[in-house]
Amino acid sequence: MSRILITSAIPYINGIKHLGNLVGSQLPADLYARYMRMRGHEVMFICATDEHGTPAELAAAKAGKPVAEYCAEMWQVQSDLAKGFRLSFDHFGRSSSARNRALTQHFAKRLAENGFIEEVTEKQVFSVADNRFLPDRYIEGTCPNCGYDRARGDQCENCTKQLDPTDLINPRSAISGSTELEVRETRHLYLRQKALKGEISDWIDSKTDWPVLTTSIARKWLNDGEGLQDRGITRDLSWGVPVQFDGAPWSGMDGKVFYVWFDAPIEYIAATAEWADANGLSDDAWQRWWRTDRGAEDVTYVEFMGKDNVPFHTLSFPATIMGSREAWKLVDYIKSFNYLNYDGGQFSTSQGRGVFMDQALSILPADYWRWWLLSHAPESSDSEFTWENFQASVNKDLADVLGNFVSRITKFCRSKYGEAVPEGGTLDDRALALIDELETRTRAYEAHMEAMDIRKAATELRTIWAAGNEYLQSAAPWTVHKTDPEAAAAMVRLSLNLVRLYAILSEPFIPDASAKMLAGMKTDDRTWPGPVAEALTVLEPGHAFETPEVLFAKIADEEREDWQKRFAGVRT
Ligand code: B3M
Ligand code: ZN
Repeated sequence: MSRILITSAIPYINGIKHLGNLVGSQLPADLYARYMRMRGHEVMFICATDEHGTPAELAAAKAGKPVAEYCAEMWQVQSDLAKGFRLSFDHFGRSSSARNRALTQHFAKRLAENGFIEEVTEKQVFSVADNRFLPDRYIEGTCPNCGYDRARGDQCENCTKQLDPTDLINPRSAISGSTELEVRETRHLYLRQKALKGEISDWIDSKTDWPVLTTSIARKWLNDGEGLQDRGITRDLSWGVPVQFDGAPWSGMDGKVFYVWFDAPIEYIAATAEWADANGLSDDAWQRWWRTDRGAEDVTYVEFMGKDNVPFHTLSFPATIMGSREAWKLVDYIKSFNYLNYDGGQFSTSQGRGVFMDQALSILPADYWRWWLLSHAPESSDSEFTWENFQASVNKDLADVLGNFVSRITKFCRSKYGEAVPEGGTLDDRALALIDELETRTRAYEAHMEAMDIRKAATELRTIWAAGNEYLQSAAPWTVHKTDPEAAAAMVRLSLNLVRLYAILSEPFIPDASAKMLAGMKTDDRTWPGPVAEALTVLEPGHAFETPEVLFAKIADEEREDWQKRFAGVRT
């Protein structure tokens, strides 16, 4: 048994996530966590909300609420949706927690003591009316290149030209619209990443088993152009972790907070401490996951995230950890994802395009979405959600193959032998061949799950379901029963045991259906299968069961068309 620490990128607080966000980190992380738990490992699965930064402040202002209140409410909304999708976090924390505040300040202090923090004076745009410095993207004006009148200070959306706020003609605050802008000097703390470049580079080089998507992004930022840059880790905002040193203001940093990307990854650690607090445990309980001098040296730490988050996790967060010169656990493996597109375009939170987590659960239960999303995870390239494909996958894989198998065998048994596993007969050659095939496929499935090859794992699982269906079809116990009820009984017994095996193997993908199947088989023996031949004898002759209700309903064409229309436009 090993100990596995799993984190999912922590979703921003400002709004409900869409299915593209979900499949890019939380859902695959959950799949892996569930699988590892099923295999008997000790798992710590952590997620949280990412609550700081300007977007959180602005979303709160838009909602007309104090930012702390807005965050508390949105945390509850996201937490409920996570439960709805059966995301099995050990803890769903908040980056605004006292734990994260203390840890973030602690890391900054250690970095400063070790010479990795530098103070830099910068010029920045200040909005007098808003009484605040404006980040580049909150300054709007006319593009000097194309004349578009709503260009942002970092880039023109219309002609894509990269801009500096000072390039804009008639600049104004995107928050208030005020044109009373001044360029003022302000001081910031910089993390001297360049000084850690050699260490980070050697560390990345040692990760020969990482996915190419992860290492290629890391190497690009390490070596392209000017290479790894020092990075400002403070901001002139009021909402965030205050820049303080041992509880006292950091000289010259009054009223400033840490940059959201500095404190967000530290929340992985803080959320584990929040977990300990919530469960009345001591610091040892979380430190044994994170401190290699307190027991974490035998922990395997795996992170899940979308590709846009890779630079922060391969370079910046490791720089924070390494520069602390303390015994914190570094990530062992990073599984990153491409993007999921939506029906010929992109999912977009700002434009409300696509299906969002709350909407998805309002039309179908979690398992339908989990299966489609995971079996189409954007691993080696971007992938696309279409309603046709979703309907076809659900109807075929879940309803026709798995659901049909379960319903057919339980109903047949009930009608001919009653609701108990029948006795008599022996396995024929066809059954033995099936067992052989399932033995090979189960071991292949395990290998794909260990390797986090999610699509390959889904394909193997689907084939495992189909093999049972094909067996039942060709064995045809309903025909055999007429002349040889004993031989048919052996087929039925094997098939009922298959229902249990399927429930166990499928649990990480479709936990609700899995629970229904086990409840139907009236067993809570969820032991992961050793030799398949043995696993298929667990339900013994005489073991009572209950024919389960329909596992998966098919999606009708009219429903699909209706949803297609409903989600074609923009969310209001
Ligand atoms: N909140 C971005 C995102 O949700 C950011 C991830 C932080 S991970 C420490 O994609
Ligand atoms: Zn332009």
